[in-house]
Amino acid sequence: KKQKPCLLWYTGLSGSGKSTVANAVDALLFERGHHSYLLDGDNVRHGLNGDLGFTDTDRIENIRRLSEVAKLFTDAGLIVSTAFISPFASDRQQAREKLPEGEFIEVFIDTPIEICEQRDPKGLYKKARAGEIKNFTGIDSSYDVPVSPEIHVETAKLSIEECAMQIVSYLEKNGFL
Ligand code: GGZ
Repeated sequence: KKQKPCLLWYTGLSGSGKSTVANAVDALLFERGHHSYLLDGDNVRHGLNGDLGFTDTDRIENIRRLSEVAKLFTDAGLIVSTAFISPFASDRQQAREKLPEGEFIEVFIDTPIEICEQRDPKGLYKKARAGEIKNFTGIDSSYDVPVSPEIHVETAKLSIEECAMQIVSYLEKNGFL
């Protein structure tokens, strides 16, 4: 099926819904016969980046490596998604500059921290508040809010399906699908 490769760069807090929305988008792409690949903590942080933790230096290296891998996959013709917090604007900018103009699509999964903390699917916010986890994004490690993301998704206002459709519609409108 005809497609133009691109990189959907999801960014947002822990518990914001990055992986959930990215998986829903990938499912829609698959249904439509497209070839896509999703990089996330599950397949990158245990393997390729298994040596990295959550200090600023390690996060920067995490993002650097996975942006190189994502670029290789777009070179192979795939619609690639990365679902990492990627808290620092400078790292997201560097990833953007690795790709041809227009192919890097920043998707801001904008979920208020209060809601992420209510969801707390892995109990990590609770641990961070208790001081059991250090350098936790939004608590004692910073998150640079994207200034002009290509796509702005508000998971607190829309269903997962609506969020996913918002992204697929962007891809259609911009000639990637
Ligand atoms: C933030 C942490 C931390 C700290 C473990 N800070 O909700 P999750 O569990 O599944 O997503 C979070 C994930 C963040 O990894 P990333 O590779 O996306 O981060 S970054 O882009 O900043 O490199 C969370 C878990 O790992 N986690 N410790 N201290 N999130």
